[in-house]
Amino acid sequence: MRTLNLGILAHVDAGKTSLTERLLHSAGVIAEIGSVDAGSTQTDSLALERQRGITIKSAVVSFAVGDVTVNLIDTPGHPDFIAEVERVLGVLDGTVLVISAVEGVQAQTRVLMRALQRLRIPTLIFVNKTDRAGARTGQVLAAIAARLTPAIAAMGSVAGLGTADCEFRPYGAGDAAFTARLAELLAEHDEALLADYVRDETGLSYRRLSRALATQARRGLVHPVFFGSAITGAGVGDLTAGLTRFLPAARGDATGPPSGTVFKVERGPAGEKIAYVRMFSGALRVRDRLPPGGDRRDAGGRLPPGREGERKITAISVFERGPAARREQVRAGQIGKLWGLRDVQVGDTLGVPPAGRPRHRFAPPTLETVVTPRRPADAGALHAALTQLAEQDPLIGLRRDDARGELLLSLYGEVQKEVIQATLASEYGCEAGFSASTTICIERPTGTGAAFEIIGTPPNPFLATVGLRIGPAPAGSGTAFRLEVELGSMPFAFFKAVEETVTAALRQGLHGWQVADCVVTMTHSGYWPRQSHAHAHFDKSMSSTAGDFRNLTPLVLMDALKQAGTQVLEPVHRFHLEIPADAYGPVLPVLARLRAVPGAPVMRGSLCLLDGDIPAAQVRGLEEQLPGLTRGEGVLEAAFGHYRPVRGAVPSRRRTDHNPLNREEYLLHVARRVAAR
Ligand SMILES: Nc1nc2c(ncn2[C@@H]2O[C@H](COP(=O)(O)OP(=O)(O)OP(=O)(O)O)[C@@H](O)[C@H]2O)c(=O)[nH]1
Ligand SMILES: [Mg+2]
Repeated sequence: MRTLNLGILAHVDAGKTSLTERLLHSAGVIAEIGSVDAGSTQTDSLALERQRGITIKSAVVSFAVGDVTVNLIDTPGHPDFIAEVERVLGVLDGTVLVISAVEGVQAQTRVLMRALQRLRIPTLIFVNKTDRAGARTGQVLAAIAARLTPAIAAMGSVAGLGTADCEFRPYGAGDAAFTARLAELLAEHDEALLADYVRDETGLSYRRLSRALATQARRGLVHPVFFGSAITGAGVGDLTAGLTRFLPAARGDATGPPSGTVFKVERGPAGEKIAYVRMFSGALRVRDRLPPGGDRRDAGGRLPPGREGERKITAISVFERGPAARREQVRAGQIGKLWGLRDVQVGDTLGVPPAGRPRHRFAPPTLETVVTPRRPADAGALHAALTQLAEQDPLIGLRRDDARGELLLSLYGEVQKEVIQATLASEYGCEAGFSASTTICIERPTGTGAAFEIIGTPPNPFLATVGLRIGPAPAGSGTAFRLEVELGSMPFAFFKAVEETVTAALRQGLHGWQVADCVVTMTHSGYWPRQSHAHAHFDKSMSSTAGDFRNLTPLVLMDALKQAGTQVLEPVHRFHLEIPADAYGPVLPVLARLRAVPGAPVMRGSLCLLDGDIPAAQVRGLEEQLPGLTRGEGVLEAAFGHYRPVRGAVPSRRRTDHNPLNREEYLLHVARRVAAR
């Protein structure tokens, strides 16, 4: 029995959930087709999803195609929930990218396709909604080729386009234009085929082309395109057959060491944690104890006190043709739900890390809001609730301003904000107010800076030697920590303490923003060993501890960063506008006021198309003004593009820690913390 872990990805409202429902029905898993609009689908099962008619969380369902178990993961299409998609990408064998035949390729479709291509995930394209008035196939195909990838092959045509009677008509051996297209496309990645094609353009057999298409599609080199309708069912049979023909089944050695990735965490009816794991090799069984989660070990490799026993699997259910069923084990290739792992988090590796699976990261959230409880007495409950939500969603970045007793939450957008607010109220009984969202900038070092403090040498009050150098790295590369000192020169726990503290301290640079795209190098290290003289007791005043390294590192790092200097950058979205041609005049000054930089307009009949950049902070302003400027006809797509230096006054972000940029204040805080113990 083979398994295919299949993602359904698309822009919002393209019809992913409706298609999922249709696939389940045609596979015989459900007797009646649910509807998104009636709130009765299998995968939009959360109350909020049913009310709003949008998908918020990814959901797994399973069905069989021949001897293949397809585990389908329905994902949200709204850009505010891109974090859900990010996690799912790491566990897929293949995807169906859905595009609406009416709305066509959207900014979000491009964001998704870029990620799929980077990760080389084999992808079929399904052009949905061919039953709707305004559906276009030729134009959508041209847009796919121009904006997503030229490596596509339309697998058929549509009869009755734009009507409820539309039908998908697959091409076959007799369609000369189809076979010519296949030959041309497939020859690009197949030398033998190319040689035969050059020798005789029409001489390649259909069987050979068909086989080459399957091989190349399974390797993610070409993308078969199907057409149809999730509502009428047109084309869904051909798509289903295409899943097993053009996408590769899961590979993985069931006898190897256990290796799996947790891509979703939810809470059961009794509040218990349920982890969704995709296994890459080996198997996990009920009563297995997992080694501690690496990322939550302290510098000495220990789990926080009292949590050591929390990683025993108490129950497993596995997706196999329908809902997950109780099993004794989950094996390589399968997706299972695990109970009992109380400290598990999304993104955790269970067992050994899966080999050769690169990660894709979408742009981080660019908005931030202050959350305050409506009733001051709820402050503790609010913090606990948001912490729990953040566990299920690592991209809910939660910061706590101890001085003001406020919580700051990073966000992708306003819809996500509304969803979090509604979830807090309905699931946690916690009414909270959210401030207007502000933009999250980043800081990049502009030069190189270095600093060190030597043990036993004033003004260093800590029993540790730490030297750090910080310098810029290419845009988008994140932060890296390197050693220029011998690893054997100190206990490993001390290095780990420095590295962890550097990562934490970089969250707030000179202006309070995350420091990005930099390399931090440890240039000096030193410690005083534990007292070992005869009769001498362990003397904290003479022996270094990891705490000394944790306390000293922020001071040294900020000294180095001050020397390096930083530049503040703001997030900028790439936008695509379609407006009536006569609205171009009125729209242009509004764009200028919003600090947008449009490119040259392209006139297409009565339409004007404009591409350009706009600061993330202004996207909402443009969304609000567009209907008034375009008689409600303007269409705006925007997605994160890049960061650019802030012009004019540099914005500072409120710090949530005790500021290591101010040595006196910081040392006072450390002293108070030590005294409080
Ligand atoms: N006419 C027509 N309507 C469709 C089709 N597929 C989906 N819809 C409608 O389009 C809307 C969105 O469908 P969904 O299935 O929720 O789309 P989705 O891609 O799952 O949306 P998100 O998960 O929120 O991104 C609903 O009103 C559906 O009834 C189709 O093939 N034809
Ligand atoms: Mg959906």
